[in-house]
Amino acid sequence: MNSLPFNIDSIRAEFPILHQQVNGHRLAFLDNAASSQRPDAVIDAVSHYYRNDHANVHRGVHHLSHRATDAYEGAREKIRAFINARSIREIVFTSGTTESINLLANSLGQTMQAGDEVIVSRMEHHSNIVPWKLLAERMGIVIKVAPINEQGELVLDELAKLFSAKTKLLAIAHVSNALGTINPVADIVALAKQHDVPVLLDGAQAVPHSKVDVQAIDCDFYAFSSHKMCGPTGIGVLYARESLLENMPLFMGGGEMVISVSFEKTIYNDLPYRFEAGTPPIAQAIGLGAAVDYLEGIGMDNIAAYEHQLLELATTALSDIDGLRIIGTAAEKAAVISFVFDDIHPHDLGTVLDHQGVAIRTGHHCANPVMDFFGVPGTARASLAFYNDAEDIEQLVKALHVAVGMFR
Ligand code: C6P
Repeated sequence: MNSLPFNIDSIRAEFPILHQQVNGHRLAFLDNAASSQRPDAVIDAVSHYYRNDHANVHRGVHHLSHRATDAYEGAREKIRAFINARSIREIVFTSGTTESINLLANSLGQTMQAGDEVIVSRMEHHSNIVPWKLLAERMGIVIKVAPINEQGELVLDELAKLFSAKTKLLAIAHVSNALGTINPVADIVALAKQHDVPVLLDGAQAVPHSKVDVQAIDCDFYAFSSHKMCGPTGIGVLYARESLLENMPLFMGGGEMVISVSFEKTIYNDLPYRFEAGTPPIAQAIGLGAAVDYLEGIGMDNIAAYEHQLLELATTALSDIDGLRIIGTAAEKAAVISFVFDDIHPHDLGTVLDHQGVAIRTGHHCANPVMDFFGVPGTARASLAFYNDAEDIEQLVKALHVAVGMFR
């Protein structure tokens, strides 16, 4: 690898989980697209909060509640700055990407009628298909699907043809979890704007790996999960352009999202709180704030540059293995490598690799339409993070040779 933008050994030292043996081997954790690992800074922030500051937020007059509220709202501001939203009013905390998209579907769905159209793409994760399918079943909206090509890239000319006067939303992945394809989201948003159609980007696989600037992209909605970007599980974000969020119908009701309630009249809270019913994931938000600090400390551009080098190293090494076929060869790719052998089932491969300390994901990756397009039941997927190193790739390649030897 060329000169590295950071000291990888120092980075790895900050992730305690990486330093263990699995099945008698050094752990090579290559399942980061499913969920990343956490550095000490995040583990410590969550632990410190529980040890010192925990109370419910926005409710108490007492000291701990103020401290917890400050830490929780401080995290919201960090996330706003991280994705360059204009205001914290645009940052809605959810439980993750899945809930962010469901929130949007259930809110915007109230403004749609039978026959209205939502455009998605063939490469979506089920989280960006099923919420729209539910609307289709419940109220007759129509889902239009933008095709992909053999490289796993969106066919933009075909996408352009799908817009009509009835299109109410374009909902599309920023980065595909199954293929690694990075979509040209700014161009896609510009296209949608020509038709006056708002755009939701599923950024679950983009935010952890590169700088995302929602104003530069000019999208209307952007969803992502904390647990894929070194933060805790159980929290995610829906960024929503304030002018749209302001007029969006409410979805979940309960405490926090109201200012006063009587049986005659309810006064709803300000943004973003009116979309956050109930006690929020406080420790998780604080942990996510710590993850943002940590990632920014390394620098998202450094992370992207390093992961790109790792991707090239791994792609070259895997391409040399007899019979291995990479699924997803887009020109613009994040550090995800899906692959198949015609004569070895992905699950068998995953099991043999695990016996050698190598963690990958196998199966359809919650992206059945992608698997159907490529005519495979599933793939083996190695997904990289900035704390992986060349030794992880060597271990993967060695383990694959062992597996090939066993099954042939
Ligand atoms: N993909 C994977 O192994 P949640 O579960 O809500 O945090 O994220 C859902 C989700 C939505 N969109 C994309 C593009 C995703 O990759 C994911 C999660 C994991 O690929 C688990 S299925």
